[in-house]
Amino acid sequence: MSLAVRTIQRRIVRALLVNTPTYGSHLRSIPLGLLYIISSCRRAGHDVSLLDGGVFRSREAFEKELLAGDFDTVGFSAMTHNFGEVVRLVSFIRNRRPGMTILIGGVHASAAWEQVAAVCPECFVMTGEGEEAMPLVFDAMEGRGALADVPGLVWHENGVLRHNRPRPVDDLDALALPAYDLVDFSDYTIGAHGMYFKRKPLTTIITSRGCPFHCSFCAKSVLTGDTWRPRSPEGVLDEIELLMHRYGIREIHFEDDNIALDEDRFRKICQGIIDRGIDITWKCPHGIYATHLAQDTFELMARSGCYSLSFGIESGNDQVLAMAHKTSNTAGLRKTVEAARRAGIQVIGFFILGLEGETPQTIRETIDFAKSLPLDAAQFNLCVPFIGTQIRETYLDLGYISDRDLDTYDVDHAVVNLPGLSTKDMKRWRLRAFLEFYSRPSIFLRNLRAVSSVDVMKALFFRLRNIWRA
Ligand code: B12
Ligand code: SF4
Repeated sequence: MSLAVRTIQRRIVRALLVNTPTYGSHLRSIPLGLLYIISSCRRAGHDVSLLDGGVFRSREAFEKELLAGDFDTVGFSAMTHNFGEVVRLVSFIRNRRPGMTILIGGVHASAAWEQVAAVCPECFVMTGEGEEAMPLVFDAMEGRGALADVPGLVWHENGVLRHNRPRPVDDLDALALPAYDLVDFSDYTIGAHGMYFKRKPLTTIITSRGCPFHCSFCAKSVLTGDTWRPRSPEGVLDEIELLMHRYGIREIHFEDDNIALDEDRFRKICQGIIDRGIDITWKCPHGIYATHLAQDTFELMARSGCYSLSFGIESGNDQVLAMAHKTSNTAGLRKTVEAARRAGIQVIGFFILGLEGETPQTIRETIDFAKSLPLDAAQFNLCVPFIGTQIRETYLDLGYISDRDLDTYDVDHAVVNLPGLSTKDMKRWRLRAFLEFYSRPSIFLRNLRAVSSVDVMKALFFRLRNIWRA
């Protein structure tokens, strides 16, 4: 057989990457991880399509779309709370397209690969970041490489489960920018984590990955890891300009684990936005570690378009903060919130109820602390012991985890039973925290004024309903 004929006969993978839906969720943002993978695959010569389940509201509509294309490979991105949906979709596809190759990746696959491989034994499971690995998987499927050389891959071979060590992307600047051409930014009508926004169209970006800290409840170690990997300020600024000029983006939501760890780099990004005359508004709705930032850094941020920051405050009790291995204490957090407010930036406080050492008294202190700070808004989430977190190990040892049904790991359900604080108590405290915080007329009106569209109003309604029903 001639080489030409052999080339024609070689299998060309036709792949679809799927952001797994959470049909009832009010939260939605572009699936950045999948867009990064797709652009890496394109660079390596593989044409990969995208289906964002996040924009679907009904299972029927989503399943119809899933089967519509002519694909032989499908990859799902799974978080913990929607892994159950991935399992349902795998069996749905198996019944209708028996020959389909199925891959499962994302944060849950990274955290719980053995369990994922046990539940879906005929699937490939991918741990870690997918940009370098996915093109290699497709190469191997096309006969140009070996599965054994794909970092992070988990698969069954002759009945034996094999796992290659994942390899984090070393140089984020070397990655191709996400395949933004595959998303319609008008589908993403609310801010990702915080719902509120000032200007549309808006999108999320990531300027660094990883974080060197070890907060007991944080799941970053299983994916982005303990080594902080920054992108260069120039690369970030070029990406923002591209988003502005090619896609008309007017607002950016930074979703890094720890965007401001290196204050100098962070200031260069802010200064660059000003120097290049980039007209955007921006915020950090996922949280920003900021207790080390100087007052004039907050002022520079404000001048460059920052209007809102979310701080992971977590608790109003210093002992609870220390037990959670937070690097901050209540006095430092108060100073930081005040510094940001002085610079004219809105501040949202994130609190977690149910950390180690929590008692009714410490929750009371947390609510009082939240109310005593000059915050514009607050979120009181229930502690979720995600796989890969240190608090999960502690709570499993102590027998505190009441609910192991992972579908409920969405921070709205109470899954932890502490001494003197049952799951029922926890839900009551959370409702009380919200009511006490938001029933103050000035805060209520401030938040009402921030409702900038019908979609935000709907999202707010879903959020309140979830809190009420939890
Ligand atoms: C942006 C974000 C969101 C966005 C968008 C999520 C998305 N689908 O992209 C929104 C706002 C919707 C969101 C919502 C929630 N989120 Co969120 N979110 C994030 C955040 C801050 C960044 C995600 C991101 O863009 N990362 C950057 C990209 C490059 O990485 P990536 O998406 O993980 O993708 C890489 C790998 O995972 C892998 N990969 C991913 N998918 C696939 C698929 C295949 C086939 C393969 C091979 C590889 C692969 O390759 C990608 C590229 O390297 C992370 C924190 C973090 N650092 O990851 C939390 C995080 C993912 N979220 C989390 C949680 C808990 C939630 C909520 C449940 C919380 C809540 N109730 O408010 C909700 C879920 C609601 C819903 N609708 O699903 C947790 C997940 C923990 C867990 N074990 O599940 C995280 C890790 C935060 C944390 N530290 O605890 N989130
Ligand atoms: S919660 Fe934030 S500061 Fe703490 S380890 Fe996670 S990313 Fe780092």
